[in-house]
Amino acid sequence: MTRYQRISQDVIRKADVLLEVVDARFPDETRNSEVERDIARAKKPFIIVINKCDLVSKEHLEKAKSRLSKIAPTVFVSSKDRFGTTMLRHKILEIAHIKGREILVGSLGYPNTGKSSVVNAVTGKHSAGTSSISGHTKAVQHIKAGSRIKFIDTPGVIPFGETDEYIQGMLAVKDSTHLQDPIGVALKIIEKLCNENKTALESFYHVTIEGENSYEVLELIGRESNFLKKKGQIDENRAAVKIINDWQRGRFIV
Ligand SMILES: Nc1nc2c(ncn2[C@@H]2O[C@H](COP(=O)(O)OP(=O)(O)OP(=O)(O)O)[C@@H](O)[C@H]2O)c(=O)[nH]1
Ligand SMILES: [Mg+2]
Repeated sequence: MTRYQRISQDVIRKADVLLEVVDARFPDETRNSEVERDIARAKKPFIIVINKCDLVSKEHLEKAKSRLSKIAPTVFVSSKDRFGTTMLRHKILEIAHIKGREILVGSLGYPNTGKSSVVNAVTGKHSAGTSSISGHTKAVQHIKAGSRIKFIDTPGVIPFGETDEYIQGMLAVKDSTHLQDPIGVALKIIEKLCNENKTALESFYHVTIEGENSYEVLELIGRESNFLKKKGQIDENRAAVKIINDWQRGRFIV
């Protein structure tokens, strides 16, 4: 068991309510089946928080909600815009069934989904440190949110054996400087955006995509960004790193 998994199990044991924070851009991929299994075993109430909902369209959100609400109560949140925080607070009070004492709420999930940001958005303070680089929260931190709720912010947990670098890059578990194959990761991001919101990609990079494959799109973006090597060839690596950074920093709506 890794240190993070131990921390997560400990939080599940202590908390009255658990939040599983997922990234609205890929709610299914950022669900953690191990964490959900541990929560179910402990018979604790839990809420799926679909965070970063400012980065996805309404249709995308509604589809995610109809799938995920079969598993647990689901709340949309944009920590950035402080949207959905009152709803989340109500939901916590409603499912906790605890009167007369403080409710302990554990915030769990993949690295970089916004666990700390959700806690800050609900409390209205910047008590929990946040960063676009994943792995920012290193240890458990208790944060009071009014007289009834206390949050436990945790470091991100990824399932044991989750080694696919493409997933790690897409989910911002690893930033561009730690990826062995940034071009491969950028191609996956391009593929996802071409399928889900090609216009966002086109307008952000000022390119027109008409049936090109992902590699050709990467080249188009490299050329348009003027990322050229000595002999005028396109510097695909530089283009890939830019795309990964833009994606991880939430510059596209999907
Ligand atoms: N656009 C957008 N960005 C968000 C939102 N919530 C968090 N972020 C950004 O996502 C990044 C990660 O946020 P954190 O709150 O540090 O995420 P975390 O899950 O606590 O990350 P670790 O502690 O590293 O596991 C930061 O750059 C945040 O600004 C949101 O609702 N919308
Ligand atoms: Mg954090």
